[in-house]
Amino acid sequence: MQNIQWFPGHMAKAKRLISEKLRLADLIVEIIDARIPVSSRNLDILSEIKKKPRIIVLNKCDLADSTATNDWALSLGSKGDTVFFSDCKLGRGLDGFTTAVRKLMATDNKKRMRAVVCGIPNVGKSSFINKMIKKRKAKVENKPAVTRGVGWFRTKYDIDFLDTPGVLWPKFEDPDIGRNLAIVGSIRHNVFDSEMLALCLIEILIKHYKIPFEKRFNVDFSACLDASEVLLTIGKKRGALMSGGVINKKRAADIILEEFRSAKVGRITLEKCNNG
Ligand SMILES: Nc1nc2c(ncn2[C@@H]2O[C@H](COP(=O)(O)OP(=O)(O)OP(=O)(O)O)[C@@H](O)[C@H]2O)c(=O)[nH]1
Ligand SMILES: [Mg+2]
Repeated sequence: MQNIQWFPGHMAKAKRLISEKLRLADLIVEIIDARIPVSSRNLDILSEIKKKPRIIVLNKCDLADSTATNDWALSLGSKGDTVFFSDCKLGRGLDGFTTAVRKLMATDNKKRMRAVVCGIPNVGKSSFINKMIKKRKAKVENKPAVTRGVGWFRTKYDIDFLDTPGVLWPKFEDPDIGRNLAIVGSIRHNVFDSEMLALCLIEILIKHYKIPFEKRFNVDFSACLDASEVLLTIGKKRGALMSGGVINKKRAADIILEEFRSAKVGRITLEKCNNG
């Protein structure tokens, strides 16, 4: 597995910007991806983060396995963190957020608070803010690195939110982290080879989600020897062919990745909680 060094200029700038703003913050809202709660937690690289009260939002839970999300919420909560799980596309799961902030900060309604919203690229930080302010003011797109600068958003409650650009690890010591970030789409496509990603994803799906996976592609994968054969079977089934009838593995890989990312294969969590 390739060990990648991926810390483009805008990430270094983002880290600097966030570090500066953190000094002004009363609390941190850490948005993580419910499908990869381990790989999407990276904020402790910013030493300032550790000193602030924090609320963790397990986002995209509409795409994740609900049992696994509950396990994660319990596990994170048992370590003393305040945890929400949400679908920031539809705005589900955020009721009670402002009350939780006040409880965490032990304040009455008088003091205006500043919350910095942080997380990896494409995890839903701007979507979260739009739901909290009930307007579509923060720019949202389904690709990493949409938000480049920082900006404050005022709510009608006593909390202001700072939108920030996504930051990733400067280096993925653990290649599985880079791989999982790429599978969910938090790293640009061209950093990893999509065929390799699809083969890793197939292994996870066969191990933990065989029934919905087979159902989606209407294939019994029991006859397949390995992930490569599953990839070829899917390519054939979906007509991903090149001239001469050769299966286009890159196209087959892209189909699997897209159908996983949009939850067409089902609600899937790639990283399970040990307590679960
Ligand atoms: N299904 C689903 N999609 C979501 C959710 N939250 C955000 N999205 C989608 O994820 C994509 C990225 O959302 P953004 O809010 O732009 O993410 P971001 O963290 O601000 O991304 P950057 O600014 O690029 O770091 C968009 O297509 C959103 O519609 C969610 O809870 N569920
Ligand atoms: Mg954004």
